[in-house]
Amino acid sequence: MNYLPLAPIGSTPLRVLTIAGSDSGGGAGVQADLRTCNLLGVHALCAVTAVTVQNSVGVKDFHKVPGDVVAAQIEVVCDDIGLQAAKTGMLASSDIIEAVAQSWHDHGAGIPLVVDPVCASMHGDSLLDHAALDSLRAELFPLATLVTPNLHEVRLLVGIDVVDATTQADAARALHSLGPQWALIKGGHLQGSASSTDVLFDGNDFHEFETPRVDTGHDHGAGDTLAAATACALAHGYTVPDAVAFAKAWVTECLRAAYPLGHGHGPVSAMFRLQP
Ligand code: PXL
Repeated sequence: MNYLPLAPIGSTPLRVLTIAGSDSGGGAGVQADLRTCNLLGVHALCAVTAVTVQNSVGVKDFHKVPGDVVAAQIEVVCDDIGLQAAKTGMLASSDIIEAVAQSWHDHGAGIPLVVDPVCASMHGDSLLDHAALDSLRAELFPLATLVTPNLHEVRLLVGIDVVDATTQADAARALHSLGPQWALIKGGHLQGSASSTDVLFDGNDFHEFETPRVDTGHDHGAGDTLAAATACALAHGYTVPDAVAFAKAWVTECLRAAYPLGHGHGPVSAMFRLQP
């Protein structure tokens, strides 16, 4: 695959802001986003929304950061440093979603925003209050350049059970009608196929992205990595379809390089980029 252009040593790279939760196990969330940005040559800014108490087996607990503190983190980096794209991950509560939406109204005009609507961990532990689904749909989706749910999140957000290409397209239409410029329905959890197909829709045209399915039990952080890599490509001025194609190829390489960790699920990894 082709990687993103690198800034010359000593010059300021492009900046991507991640608005997401911390994973103490280092696999997903802010940690995955920072790694993705680093290995793609982009400087990561971060507004932490929650601190999870988590290892490879599951999320034991989490503590939310107050919405005004999340907003303050966004404001200070926008005012001083500036950014070319942003992504959201775990937002945990309506309070935080509303604060992020308000900050984005105040500081984000014209900047691409990727919303990964994280609802639960891969172990099924909830990472978002149920009442917050309404805030996501009403407050944040209309501000998003792109929303990137997996099939579990699609069911919660638009009430469609995706079982085949037809229902995947229906879900893309339903999600797009909630206001984002583009909707991406990730098909990675659709069983029974040797490939993984994501469907992207902008209200007019459908784009399909098909990659070989990588058989690994270690895919913690895959969704975060896809959204972060998409934001990095958007920061470079890629179109949304080109950014998604880039990110899908990147996450496929990261799945191939995933490794076991602890007693549960290991993370996807971009460390292949560090090999000589
Ligand atoms: O992969 C989704 C995700 C995002 N953010 C945090 C997480 C997880 C999954 O466990 O813990 C903090």
